[in-house]
Amino acid sequence: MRKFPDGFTWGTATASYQVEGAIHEDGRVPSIWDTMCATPGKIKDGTSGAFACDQYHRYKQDIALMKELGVSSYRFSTAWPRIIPSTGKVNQSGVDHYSRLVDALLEAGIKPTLTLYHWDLPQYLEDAGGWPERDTAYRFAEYAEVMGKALGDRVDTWTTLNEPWCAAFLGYADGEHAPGRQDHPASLAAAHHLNLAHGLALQALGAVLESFRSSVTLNLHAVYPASKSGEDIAAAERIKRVGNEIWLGPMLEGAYDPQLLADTSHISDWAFIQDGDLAVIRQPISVLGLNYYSTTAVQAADHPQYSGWAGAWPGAEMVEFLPRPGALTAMGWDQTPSALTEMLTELSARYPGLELMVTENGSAWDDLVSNDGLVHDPDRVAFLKAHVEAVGQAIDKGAPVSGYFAWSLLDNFEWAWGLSKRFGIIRVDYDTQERIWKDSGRAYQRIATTGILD
Ligand code: IFM
Repeated sequence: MRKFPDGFTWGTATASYQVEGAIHEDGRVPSIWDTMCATPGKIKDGTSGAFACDQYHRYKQDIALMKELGVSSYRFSTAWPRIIPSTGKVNQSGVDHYSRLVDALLEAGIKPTLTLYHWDLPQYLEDAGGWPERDTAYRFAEYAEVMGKALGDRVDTWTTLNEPWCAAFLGYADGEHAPGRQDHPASLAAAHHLNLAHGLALQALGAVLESFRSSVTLNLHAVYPASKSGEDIAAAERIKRVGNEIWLGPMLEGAYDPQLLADTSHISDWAFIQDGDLAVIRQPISVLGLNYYSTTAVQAADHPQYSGWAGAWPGAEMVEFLPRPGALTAMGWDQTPSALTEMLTELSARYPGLELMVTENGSAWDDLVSNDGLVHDPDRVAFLKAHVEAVGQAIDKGAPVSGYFAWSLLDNFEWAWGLSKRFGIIRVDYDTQERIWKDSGRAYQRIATTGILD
């Protein structure tokens, strides 16, 4: 049995395009994910987020579920295409929607943890070049300012970006994510402009709010070399640079690792970095969000790797990604809770005093509804408990971890996989929009309401 500290935040997380639906309502304009979903063959099961969990209309019902779960915070994202329908214009109906959501959360005693960007770039900005264009970062700061003015008095924590690695490299290098481009030089420019957008957005929020809790959420990669050989260790370091250092360096230390620039010099001269950018990017943050699911193992390759997963890592052509051992989740991901403890303790050693939160953690399984009308999901329960325990072990080792958000409150639209992969601790019947409790939801309810893991 383990008791977490009083005041520890237990939350659940979602993202706008994954749960909202209502893509044509109240002045929302298309996002890159609408375009991706409309492109044949891009979403494995042919579904889209057009209806998803219909949370746009059912948010009160979902907040009632969160209240029953006993969570103290809801991590959600606002949809940029609902707020800024074209450059320079503000869609008040979109702002009002999130204002009502935030009020309803506060009324239920649930702290709003708001993410400004969880991948739904307005399509008109992609048409103008998307994240590889510097201008997108300035447009993001304008959107952040609008949201800060509208909700700054009520939001608990402002997160600029969710997993910029996915936005840059799955979106522009590998192409599995929207906008589906496969252009390594562009993906590095996208990464830099996402960093810049983070800094500019925090500056914009700072200009309109007297004080606020600021954060960014990174999916840092737990990378292990296949052996102790110098080549395999170097391969792992290369992956960590383009997976992790590319964000941590500029955002928290004000510099890109020179070796990262060297690793990618055959792809890009990084001329998109302008004087003063790194000072803008390095803004103080109140809390660093870590999203953690699984680990990565690599070895040095003897021939260039270009296809599949390798395509998502610019500058890592001579690195081979290896299958992971053990029982894999429905995503094919390994279950290694100890890596979560390691990452949290490493972050706390590297950035002493920086508050940390696990802003996403969870697992997809092929759930079934039983005859009793419920979902019995022992694998998800075991995953949840093992990872909450891993967070507890990091706290024991002195890491200042202040919260854990289960991904996800609901089954939802899992990007390139569509609706077929279920991460929810509460099931969604997409035909009826019924919410159905899973055992993992009940297990999390016990943890969230008591602070005890048993
Ligand atoms: O569903 C995603 C989420 O949008 C970002 N983090 C990982 C989750 C599971 O793939």
